[in-house]
Amino acid sequence: MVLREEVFSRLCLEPVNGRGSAGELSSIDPNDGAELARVRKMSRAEYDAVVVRAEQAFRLWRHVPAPVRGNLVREIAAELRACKAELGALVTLEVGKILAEGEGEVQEMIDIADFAVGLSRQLYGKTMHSERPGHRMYEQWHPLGPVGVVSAFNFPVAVWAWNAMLAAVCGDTVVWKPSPRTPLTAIAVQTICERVMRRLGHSDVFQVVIGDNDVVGEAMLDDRRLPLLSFTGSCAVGRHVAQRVSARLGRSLLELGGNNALIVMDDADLDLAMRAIVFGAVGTAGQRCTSTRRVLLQRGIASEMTRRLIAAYQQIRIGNPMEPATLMGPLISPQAVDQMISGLDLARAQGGQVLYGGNHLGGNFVEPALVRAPAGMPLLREEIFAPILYLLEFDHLDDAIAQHNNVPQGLSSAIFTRDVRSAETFLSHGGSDCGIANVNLGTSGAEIGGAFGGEKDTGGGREAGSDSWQAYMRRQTNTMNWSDQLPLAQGIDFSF
Ligand code: UN1
Repeated sequence: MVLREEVFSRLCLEPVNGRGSAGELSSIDPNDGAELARVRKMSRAEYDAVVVRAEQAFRLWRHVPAPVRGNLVREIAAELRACKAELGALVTLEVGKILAEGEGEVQEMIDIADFAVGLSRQLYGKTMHSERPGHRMYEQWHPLGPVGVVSAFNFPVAVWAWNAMLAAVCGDTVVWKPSPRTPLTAIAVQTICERVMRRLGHSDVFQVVIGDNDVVGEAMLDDRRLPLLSFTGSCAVGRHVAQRVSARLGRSLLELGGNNALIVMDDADLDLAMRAIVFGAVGTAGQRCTSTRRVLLQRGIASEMTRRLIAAYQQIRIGNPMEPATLMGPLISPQAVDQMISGLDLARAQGGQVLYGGNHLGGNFVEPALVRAPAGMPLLREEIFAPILYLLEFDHLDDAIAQHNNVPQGLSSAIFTRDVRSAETFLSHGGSDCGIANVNLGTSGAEIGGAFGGEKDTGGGREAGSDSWQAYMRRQTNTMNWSDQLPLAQGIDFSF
């Protein structure tokens, strides 16, 4: 088992020492409630100083050729490879996800860094044919400015990396506000970034601001020096973020709540479906935005799948996430436990039947719950950030798709079927209304190569792969006249 002290010393972190104060926030181990460390919160003035440095650094960084900027990201990826086990263990300590998932998160950082390095030579613009003789049109992508990144507790480092690695090769500097629950992982990542920046002679490309949401967070929303704000969190807070940022005509990139469903058709490979559902619903203790929250079972396999799911849930090893055999660690906090328990009470009151689990096991530990839910149960429309899985039944695919889409959120979705017609119907414009739609794999665990994000109340943002990098740059359309005439577009004659 990995020792706290060892992880701390390898990542250059100081353990707890002395008494806390109102000006500090505590990092708490969700496994046993122990304080891991205390971190001083930034004042408004300190935040301002960080943004001034981010602006100054931007003025230099944007002139560094993009492939050279890629070199900084390459070096960060090398450092992450070297400390994958330690940083992964720190994610486990601070968030409570199991070691395999903590390391998986660091791997996700490495993957997006590798992607960004390649991208640094591929920030392509288009060329267009001008309607005027002797004219050429094209577009270029320029660096945007300092980018604000506000990340959530559940992916305390990977989501920063999706944003920061792309922003850096795009020529932007990054001001990162991590979740107040996960300051240590942020400090560890910043320590790595500082080492690399110093070595390569660049400063303040990456910075961290740690503080209260209502001081630092709110300041970022109104800060015109941050032309783009990337926010990951709940739909409710996301709505507030979008309004405030758009009031100053800034751009926001939103990754908000999910309420992801998985459809299992009668003809599905049930073994595959089972494994995908259990990982999707129980993995990360149901605290991913991509977690599977609803399973829609076609009538012919519904009772068999329900039976198999109950049997699988009985085998989930719940406990200390640092133990390699554990499959499900604690929830993040006592409040998260309360939300799960009261959510289950509400589900019962609305006609849901708890088929398995849902008991509080002490501390932040709970049993994952399976709930048979009547179609149209109001609670089905809400995201509860906990391992509650609703089971629903249907007769025809049309009905399943209607139920599937009948939620405010639109992040991730999946269907299990061997039938190409069912699969293509699900992926067609009349099918899943989500940003991510999968066939024969689960709703969570997306690769970084695709654009990640969702529709409706999920906020419409796209991060990570494909052409998501464009959000971090400004597009400029250029028309070059190399003739000796000045013809006007649209054929307008303005001779005088
Ligand atoms: C999140 O839960 O905020 O697709 C991100 C996944 C991970 C990312 C989840 N790659 O489940």
